[in-house]
Amino acid sequence: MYNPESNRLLQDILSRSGKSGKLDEHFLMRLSANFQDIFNYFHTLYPLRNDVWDHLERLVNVLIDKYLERDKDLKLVDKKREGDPNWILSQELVGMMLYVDRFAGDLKGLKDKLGYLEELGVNLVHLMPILKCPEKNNDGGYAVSDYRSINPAIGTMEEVKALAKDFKKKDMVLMMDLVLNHTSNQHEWAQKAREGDPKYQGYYYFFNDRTVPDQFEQSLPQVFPESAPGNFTYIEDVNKWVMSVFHNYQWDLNYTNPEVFIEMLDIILYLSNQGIDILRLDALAFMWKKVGTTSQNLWEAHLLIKTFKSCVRVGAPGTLFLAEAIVAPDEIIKYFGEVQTTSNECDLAYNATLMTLLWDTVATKNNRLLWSTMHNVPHKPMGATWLNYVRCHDDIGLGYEDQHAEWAGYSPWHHRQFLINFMVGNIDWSFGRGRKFMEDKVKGDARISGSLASLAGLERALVEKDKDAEALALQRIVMLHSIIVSYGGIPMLYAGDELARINDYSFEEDPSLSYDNRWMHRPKMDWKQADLRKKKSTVEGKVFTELQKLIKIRKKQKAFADSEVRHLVDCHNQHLLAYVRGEGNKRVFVVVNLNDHPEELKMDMMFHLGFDMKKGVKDLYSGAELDFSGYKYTLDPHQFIWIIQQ
Ligand code: OTU
Repeated sequence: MYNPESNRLLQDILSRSGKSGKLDEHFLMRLSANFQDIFNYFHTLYPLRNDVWDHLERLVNVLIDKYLERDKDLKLVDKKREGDPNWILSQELVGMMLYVDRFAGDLKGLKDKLGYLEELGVNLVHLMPILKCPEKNNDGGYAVSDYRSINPAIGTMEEVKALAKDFKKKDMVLMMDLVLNHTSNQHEWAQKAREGDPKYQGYYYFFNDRTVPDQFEQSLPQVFPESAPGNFTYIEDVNKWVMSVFHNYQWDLNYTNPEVFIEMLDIILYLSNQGIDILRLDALAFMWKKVGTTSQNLWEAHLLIKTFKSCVRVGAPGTLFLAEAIVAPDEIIKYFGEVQTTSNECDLAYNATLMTLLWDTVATKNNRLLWSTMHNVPHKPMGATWLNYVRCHDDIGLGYEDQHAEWAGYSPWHHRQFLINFMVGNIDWSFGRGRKFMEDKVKGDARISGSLASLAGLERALVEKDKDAEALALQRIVMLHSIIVSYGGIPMLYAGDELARINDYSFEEDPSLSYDNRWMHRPKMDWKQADLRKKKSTVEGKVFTELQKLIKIRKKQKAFADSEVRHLVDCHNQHLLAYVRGEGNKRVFVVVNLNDHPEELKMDMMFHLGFDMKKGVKDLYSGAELDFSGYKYTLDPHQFIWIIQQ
């Protein structure tokens, strides 16, 4: 809606900037289209500040300056993506997340290894934190000390820029992290705050004594209660307390200060100007704090993201946001924003719900919790998409809703206990070889660390030299990937999983890592081991080849695009997970046997879905015609079929 007040302000700001002559019509149109939202959001976020208009003026000037610095080529990408906003829903996208140093040594090394990613079919790469951070105490790079430099051990910003250009030529998508909730205590702002500069103390949450921190602690949960208890750190130099929700060396930025917002906006646009396609917004649920709340998922945090999004739509519309909100299913969805046609917060979000439920199916071999949850989480807006994953660099939190567990017929607390014990191998028949992460002994709660292959039973099978268990574990690993490839959304593989890497316990020997067992599932790439992928008889060869095949088929199958519908199907067998993707005779009926025993799919189901059984049906994955002659089809343990009409 047209608002004369914001319009007049924008005109004044533009004329004072003296730069409107240099700006093209695309930018000016986007600015005027988005300015009213920015104006409203800003006013709502900072209602009590009488300098709010000065800050808004600075914000517009940042948009202008950063746009003038933006390369021509990137402006063309912006235009292309504006014309095809659903490009992100394509089935042709397949991602992998990796640590540059652990995967390839450095950025130069990574360039040489792009062929490996292409061989697998990966065309979207998430570079795990690459910005400058202290050598130690960096939380795997999630404690940034300079947002405009690359960690020198990995390379330079010029190299990132060149890499982004190479990616564009190859039609590949580049993603990197943006840690907006906190900085390292070694960041220049933190250093100045520590020296007593009030301006920079105002960039963080500094307190003179424990009064407010104690109030916060009443309701603030702890993220790392074992290795970083408490949410505040005492800073001796200034005799003050600073908020540090994650580790004590990660200081929370204070977004109630509009200067912090503008600094971060400048950084976002700077990084986007290097050619980064997707920014992964780390821990964004934590960005606004309020006494008396958990300080997670607050509406102000959503408003901050909406403001960033509107600004990026003006200055770098081709750049997308990925929400890293590993929160309750009903909360995750809100990070897409509320708009039905296009998202007005993040374009992508981690499907943490599906990830957790996949591990539930591994432990229970049934679909009950997945079914009761997936039927009750709201739909995402059109135009937004999920990032589907089985494992990542973090722990697994059992973040499903208690109510959904009850509907699935479980006692929520006992079921969580079962899952934890199953995944860490505390039950004698369990094949999981994870470890508890951040155990809360009082509540009996824990998150889980461990690599995909170890959690899926490969480690135990290899140690016990049990060939049958090994074959089953490999089939389970492929089955889990088959789901993220076909479910709808972008599958995001975790580097090492394509070779079925088991846990790496070497972190225990390194005192700078040993306090954090997430390092057990962050192995260094072993390129000799990777060579084994060429031998079909090896563990590596089997998994790599199957994943390669899954990816190849996905890319050709329009029904797997996230623009296509998905219906979960009840096959009257709790061991089968089934869904239809797409419509009409182009659709694919996916059936997954979650059990380690054979399971039957009844032919009735096929009639029910309208398949013409006289013409016959085929499994897109194996290429075989499916034999329903006994009025049923029997799936092998952990077999999955992608059924299409002949
Ligand atoms: C993220 O994760 C990163 O993925 C972690 O690697 C970082 O340590 C952390 O932020 C701090 O930067 O606590 O255990 O509920 O789970 O944002 C992982 C959300 C984390 C949090 C998530 C966070």
